[in-house]
Amino acid sequence: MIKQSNLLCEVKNGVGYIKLNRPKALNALSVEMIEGLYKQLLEWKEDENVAFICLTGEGDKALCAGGDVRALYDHRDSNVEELAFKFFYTEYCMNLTMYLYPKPILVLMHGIVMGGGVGVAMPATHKIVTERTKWAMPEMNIGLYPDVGGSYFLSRMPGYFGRYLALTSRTIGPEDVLHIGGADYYLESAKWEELKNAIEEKSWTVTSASEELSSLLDSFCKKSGDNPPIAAIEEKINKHFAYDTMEEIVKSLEKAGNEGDAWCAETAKLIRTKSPTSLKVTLKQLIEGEEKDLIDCFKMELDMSMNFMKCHDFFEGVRSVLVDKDRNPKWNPASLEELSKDVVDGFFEYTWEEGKNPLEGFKG
Ligand code: QUE
Repeated sequence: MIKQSNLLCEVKNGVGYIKLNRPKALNALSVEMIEGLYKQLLEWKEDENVAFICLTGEGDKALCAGGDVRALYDHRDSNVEELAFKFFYTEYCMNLTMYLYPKPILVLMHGIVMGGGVGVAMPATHKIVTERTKWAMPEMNIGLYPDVGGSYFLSRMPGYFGRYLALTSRTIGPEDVLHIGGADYYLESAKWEELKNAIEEKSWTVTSASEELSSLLDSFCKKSGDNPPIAAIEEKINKHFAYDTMEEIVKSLEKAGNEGDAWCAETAKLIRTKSPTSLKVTLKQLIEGEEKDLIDCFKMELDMSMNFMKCHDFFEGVRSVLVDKDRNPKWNPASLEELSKDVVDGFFEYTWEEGKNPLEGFKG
């Protein structure tokens, strides 16, 4: 059993409980937490006394607000690539292990579920949102791109929801998360205690856990939300975000905005505040991700993440959001028009010392 203060693990009646326990940082994942989570998942994979995993976050504010990008910022002038490799490689191994896990994973997506938090929620087989769920892939705000499997799950969402959520970094609530396929169940958080007790009182076995968990959740939860706000803008999203260049997407939104569509005008304006580099790299990432399998998506992301560690906009973005908090980043280049295709393509090529991507041949 993994023992560390920021990750609480225990087995009870056939259930492996993992609680992210760093509430002061909204349970953002440190390298240490990622390593612990990865090791615990591997240990319980083969353990006959664990029928399924139950993942939650300490406190009522967040399941998990992301990865510890602040630590990468603090290492910007020393060996950031060494830390970045350890961080991203271990995180993606952990994410992939969850996707390929032979046992059910239940996740309670209460409060903030963003970036790296979405990364640990998305692969779960039984995903529960509550009235307090705040979901986002917010990486455009910090000059990064939507990693932790975003290439895979964003590019597979209905229509162009994935592109919309990635490129605007907008936050959505529980009904919308259900609508885009980011969760399976809705539960009022006041009823979690009762559900948890029901889980704890049962004796779970490896062979029947999946079915029995589904029927228990069916008896406690709703499976869709009433009136997801995102459904009302679905047609607009699928019209304007269908283009394969950022310039076309923004121009299409601006044109509709000039013709009187306030939502389009606002959305175009919002996108214009994001890092041009992040926007163009992300659009290419989501187009490429459509055609790649799960492991190839994570391999591409590992290359991309290492390249972002050499990118001005990432450090400037973290500075503006998490360090100085002025929310006034100076992107370089400052406009979409100044950014060439060659520079964008360069983010997808990384030269590994060993000659091949370390996720090559990943088996879980
Ligand atoms: C965009 C992001 C992140 C973010 C804010 C953004 C992100 C992230 C954090 C975060 C939050 C709280 C913490 C922490 C990090 O905030 O990825 O260490 O305590 O991890 O606008 O992508």
